Amino acid sequence: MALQAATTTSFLPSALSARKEGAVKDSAFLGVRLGDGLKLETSALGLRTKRVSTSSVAIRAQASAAVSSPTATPASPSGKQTLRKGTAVITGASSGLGLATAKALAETGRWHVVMGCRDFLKASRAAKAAGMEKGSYTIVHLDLASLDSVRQFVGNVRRLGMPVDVVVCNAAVYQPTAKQPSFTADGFEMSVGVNHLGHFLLARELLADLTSSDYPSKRLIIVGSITGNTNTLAGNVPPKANLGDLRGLASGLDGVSSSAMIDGGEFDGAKAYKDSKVCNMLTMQEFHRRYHGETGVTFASLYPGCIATTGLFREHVPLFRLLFPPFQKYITKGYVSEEEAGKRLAQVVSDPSLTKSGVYWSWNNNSASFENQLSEEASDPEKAKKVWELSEKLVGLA
Ligand code: NDP
Ligand code: PMR
Repeated sequence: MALQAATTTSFLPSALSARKEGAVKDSAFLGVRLGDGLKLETSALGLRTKRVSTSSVAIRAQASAAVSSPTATPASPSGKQTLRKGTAVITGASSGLGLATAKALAETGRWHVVMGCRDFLKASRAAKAAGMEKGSYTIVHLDLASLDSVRQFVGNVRRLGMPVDVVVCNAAVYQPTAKQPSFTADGFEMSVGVNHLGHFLLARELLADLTSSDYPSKRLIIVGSITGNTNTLAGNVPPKANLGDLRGLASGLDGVSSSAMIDGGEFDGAKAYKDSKVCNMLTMQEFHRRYHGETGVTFASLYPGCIATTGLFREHVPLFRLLFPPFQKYITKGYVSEEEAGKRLAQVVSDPSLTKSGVYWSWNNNSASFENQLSEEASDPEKAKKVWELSEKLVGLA
């Protein structure tokens, strides 16, 4: 039964890495030099809607009839115990990979999806258009470009009264054509602010909820990408990811007293995105080192394939948007459909064989998952620790 209730006080402003070992010759391709260490990526190659007294957030959620709390539901007539429905929180579930994953999970009947989205109406329409059943999802407002919104989201998720069994940090922005940086409500360069810092705070806060869940396989997933990994061809397309000595991050990425870029360099929107993905992959590993043993939570990242049709490329020039899908389909063979990518991420959420923690998953041409290797920078434990420590200061956790 869906009690659709929107008590709104106001709205927030709102590689494959099919590694062909030995197949890569030292060659130059579009200015990209392939050296010995490089691997060719061929990846084809309830509601309880509650009034939030606090403030400005729009809590709008649709009711969920479906979530119960005990891990095992009562024995069926056959005497078998079945696993209770899990609850997966997915950020940026209003389009692309997030929506496809939400749909794939909801369709199984074994998951309730909490969709953390900045545009309630868009998310609601998208879920309906995708054919997701009412009651299989709840939309909760989340704008990762505001730390206040992240905190309010965490409170609102808790008020739903559902367990939090899996969290997927999926939302992202990509601003390849921006000449100047733009900034989050807290003054951080937008790509790193949304893709990394907003998710960093969210994941840190929801770790307590994951830890207290009684679900047998609790997971925190942070979506990464091939383009942040310089041990791949795709990761060598300029501008390359490089966090440098983190001087920009240390100074707050505000573009005034410091550079808007993590490495302290000139603003470059495409690089900022790739840097943010390196932060995502480093954060997953640092979570694993710090908390896997203590909490039993599985931490994972992934490259789902090149989903060349999503909204991620909305700010790119029209010619790029026209040519990118056929380029990925027929030339790199790295293309995957949104549906296929959603199934892949859904596997990382729920597949009993993907419980290993600290792993960056990829899929081969036959859509079989495998543990992939990250680039030197994206697997550097020292850098991961520094990114963690600087990030916790920036989001007010230290
Ligand atoms: P989309 O643009 O389709 O989806 C991005 C989602 O993030 C949208 O739902 C968007 O919301 C949301 N979002 C953006 N900014 C914010 C914000 N400030 N607060 C809350 N939500 C926000 O792109 P994809 O599906 O392609 O991207 C999903 C993930 O997949 C990203 O992490 C990306 O890095 C990763 N990825 C994508 C690849 C690809 O080839 N497309 C390849 C590898 C990784 P809204 O709908 O309101 O705009
Ligand atoms: Mg790439 C196997 C080769 C491969 C793969 C899997 C990708 C994925 N790309 C590959 C190769 C190349 N790309 C080559 C050879 C070129 C030069 C022509 C190239 C170019 C290119 C551009 C300009 N590629 C891009 C862009 C983008 O703007 C995309 C990007 O970097 O977004 C950050 C992109 C991507 N290529 C990919 C993937 C998955 C992306 C986008 C998404 C992402 O990392 O999130």
